[in-house]
Amino acid sequence: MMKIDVLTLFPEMFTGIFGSSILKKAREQGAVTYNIVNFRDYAENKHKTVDDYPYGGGAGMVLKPQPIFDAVSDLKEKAGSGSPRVILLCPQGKTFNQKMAEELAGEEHLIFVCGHYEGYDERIRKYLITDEISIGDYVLTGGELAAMVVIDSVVRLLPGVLGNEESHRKDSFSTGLLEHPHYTRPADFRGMKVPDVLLSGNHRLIEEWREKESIKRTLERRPDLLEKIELTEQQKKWLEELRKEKKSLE
Ligand code: 4GN
Repeated sequence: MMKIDVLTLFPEMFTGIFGSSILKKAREQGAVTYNIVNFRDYAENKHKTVDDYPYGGGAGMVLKPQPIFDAVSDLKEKAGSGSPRVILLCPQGKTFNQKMAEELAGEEHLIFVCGHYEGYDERIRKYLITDEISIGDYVLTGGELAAMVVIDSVVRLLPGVLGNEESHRKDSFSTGLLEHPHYTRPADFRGMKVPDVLLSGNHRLIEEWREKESIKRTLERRPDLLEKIELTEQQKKWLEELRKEKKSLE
């Protein structure tokens, strides 16, 4: 069972997401435990302060090392012998992707550190954190939303959580291609029709259509992804056809 600890000054931000949907089911199934810790509880001074003015001056506040070091120590002690990944969410981190989610899904114990204010004391990064992760090139008011994104993407990969193991093998970013279009009933919704091939019952043709649509969509929207993956000979042929079609329309 994976253990997830989250250090935050705003624990209530996590109650909704850990209490809903797949993340809740994952816990009920015994695939994961969530432990939300307010690191203000570890502040030693009587005003329970977790931040302070920056050395050298300047605007904003900096998160002090002591409460975060002590909270992480405590969580490591409670967990016993293992060596958890201690993850800091920050814009300077490595940009998160599906491969990193898969790698984290193989760990026993993850500790997420979510900061607010202007920054973290550098000694937190240097001596406590094992991984700095960014969910993209934008700034948030705190690390909490970024931690939720990472946790969601990791937990859904844990064995048994999605139920349908096939659904993540076929995910975009696992195949390296974007997903094909999906349709459900009715076959004709106010004149907008489902492609005939999907109603044909011919599974070979349907698979072929889906694979072509994946390639088409990836070529249109994320051509960069096509550079990164190994295509089958058949896929290369389709890609050539699609590129020619595209050219002839220009
Ligand atoms: C993470 C944290 C963006 C990300 C954050 C991100 C909070 N913003 N792109 N903001 O993953 C300095 C100290 C900014 C807290 C941190």
